[in-house]
Amino acid sequence: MAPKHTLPGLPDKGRCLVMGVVNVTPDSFSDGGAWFDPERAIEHGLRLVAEGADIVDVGGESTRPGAQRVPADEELRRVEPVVRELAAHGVAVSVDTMRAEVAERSVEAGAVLVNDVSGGLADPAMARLVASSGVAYVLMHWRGHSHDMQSRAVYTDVVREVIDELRDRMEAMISAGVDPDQIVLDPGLGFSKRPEQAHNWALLRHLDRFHELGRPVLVAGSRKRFLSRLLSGAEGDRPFVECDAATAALTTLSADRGAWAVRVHDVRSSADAVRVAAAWSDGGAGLDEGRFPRTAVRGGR
Ligand code: PMM
Repeated sequence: MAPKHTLPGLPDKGRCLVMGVVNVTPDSFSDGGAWFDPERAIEHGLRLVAEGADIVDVGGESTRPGAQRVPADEELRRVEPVVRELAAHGVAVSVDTMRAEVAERSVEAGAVLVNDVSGGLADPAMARLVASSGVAYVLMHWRGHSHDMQSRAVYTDVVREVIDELRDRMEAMISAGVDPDQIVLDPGLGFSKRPEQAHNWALLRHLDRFHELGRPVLVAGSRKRFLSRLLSGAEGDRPFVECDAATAALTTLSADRGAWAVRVHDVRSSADAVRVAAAWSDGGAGLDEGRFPRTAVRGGR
């Protein structure tokens, strides 16, 4: 069973948390740039909270396989106003960035979590920033930038190697002054993991082994290629936006296996799923402890 963890500045709901995604990018593979305009991104973030998101993850740089980097000033221009406005509304905001400068400005604007898909490898200044700011930090398994990351998906034992590489990165961050209590780990589904070699499914099947690292685990499989491949038919891979029922199934299983949080595009279905998983595992005891809001139910049985 996963140990309980409380992260600085983040809610503790006694269940798996739901992180809703707001990609302020013109080219995200999973939502096709729908929230590129800051006003629409803010509206979307608030809608995700109304649908049950506990955290909203704001990103300004696409990390889809093959993507090229955007300049730092452009990334900042995209994310800063969105982070600021959502934080002003009391939302627990995460910033999805590999750059210390973007992380720093976002924390100043109110972000309470830095979500770094490079695990501190893309920017040597990241560790110092995380240490000095004291914010929670998602350290994801990463082997290189998106333009050629799939060529690095070479493993003898994917679960063992991902765990070992995460441990190394965690130790490097701690040596640079980061408090272990700030750290969340993420196996990095889809990043240097090949859908045709079942790397992602092997990591999910052995999710419990990540608890040996002693830190909370984030699972981010929403609308990824390995799901669209699993659901493929005569027409080819299932379109990403039609993978939300599968994502909710992944959420239920991840929550049941002790994930601290899931990162998803369709929040409503995963918000329902984490509540089902929690009620299932405690036999509904959370209802009496007020873990779920009590609303009048009319006409039900
Ligand atoms: N995947 C994407 C972006 N950010 N952050 C974390 N921690 N883990 C992930 O697997 C992850 C991430 C992929 O991009 P998308 O938002 O367009 O799906």
